[in-house]
Amino acid sequence: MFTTSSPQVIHEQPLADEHGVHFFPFDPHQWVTTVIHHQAPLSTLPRPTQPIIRLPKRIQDLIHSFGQGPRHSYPRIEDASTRKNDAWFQVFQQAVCPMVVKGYLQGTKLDGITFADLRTSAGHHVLDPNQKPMLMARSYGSWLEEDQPMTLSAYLDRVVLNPSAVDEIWYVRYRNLRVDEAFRQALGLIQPPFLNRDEINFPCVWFGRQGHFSKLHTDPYDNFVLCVIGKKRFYCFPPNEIAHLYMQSLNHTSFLTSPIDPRTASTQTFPGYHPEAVIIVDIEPGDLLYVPFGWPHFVVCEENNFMYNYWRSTHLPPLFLLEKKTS
Ligand SMILES: O=C(O)CCC(=O)C(=O)O
Repeated sequence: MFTTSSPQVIHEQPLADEHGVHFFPFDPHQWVTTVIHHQAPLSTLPRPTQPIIRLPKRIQDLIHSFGQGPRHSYPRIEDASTRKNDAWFQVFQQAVCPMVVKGYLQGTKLDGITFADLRTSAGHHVLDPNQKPMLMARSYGSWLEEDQPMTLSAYLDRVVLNPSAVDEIWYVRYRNLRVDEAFRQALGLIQPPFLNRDEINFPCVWFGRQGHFSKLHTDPYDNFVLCVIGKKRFYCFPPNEIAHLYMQSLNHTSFLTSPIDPRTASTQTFPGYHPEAVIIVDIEPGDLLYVPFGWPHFVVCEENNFMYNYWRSTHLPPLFLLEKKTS
């Protein structure tokens, strides 16, 4: 059995971008990008033959604080109105596991919105695939330079609402984008009041077609996801499974990626893998999902989908390191 008894510690090096903001290098699509660049099918990529043993220090701390016990469920709050809006942060901090607040957007201007509405309010705004959140986007290689900014209307026609556009490359290129303030306003994005402006990054938008997916990875920051249109499924794994998921760290950061697709992976291909450890988290329009730092997740668009998310600022400690309040 694989063991992490004496893992090698890697200290993450924060970088500063041109705005002086510190961040840890983060390229959620590095692995897929390589595939596209070399025009190779996923199955031909070399697979790690054993699970990762070089874990960044923060991930080790997370695993240590999580403990070894199994976990098979996650808290789900059925009625967002049961708590004052500003209390959510504390709730997440106490739980430090994926958590869904059902109907968080109920009663807001995003409640019940459709792609047709978005086309009317924001269709002329431009999605620029070069506007990924981190400077690591530079490492995408030459193919990205060929990508053209596209209006939201054109992207909806060409990808999201086009029954024959199943190619995941579109999603890889045009997901997880920062958009300017005028675009954010046109989309009507609401920043949850429990998130302080100076503690989070600007939101990213994700427009996916049914069947599009994001590979198994950890986020190096706490993540707050707001689902506006269509359903998504998050296949989450608790931190004590990280050592069994054949993960690799990007540039020694807490951004870990795994070749495991929880929909199909078996212990024959990945002997150390524990398929039973998966926690399935479904979200639908109106829901808020908290994905904690370091929790591996694989995400599938179960329906044509629009969501946006906020990552907690990189210069702040992840929630699991904050002192828990007792009240
Ligand atoms: O929705 C997706 O495709 C992936 C979302 C995700 O992995 C994230 O927000 O960290």
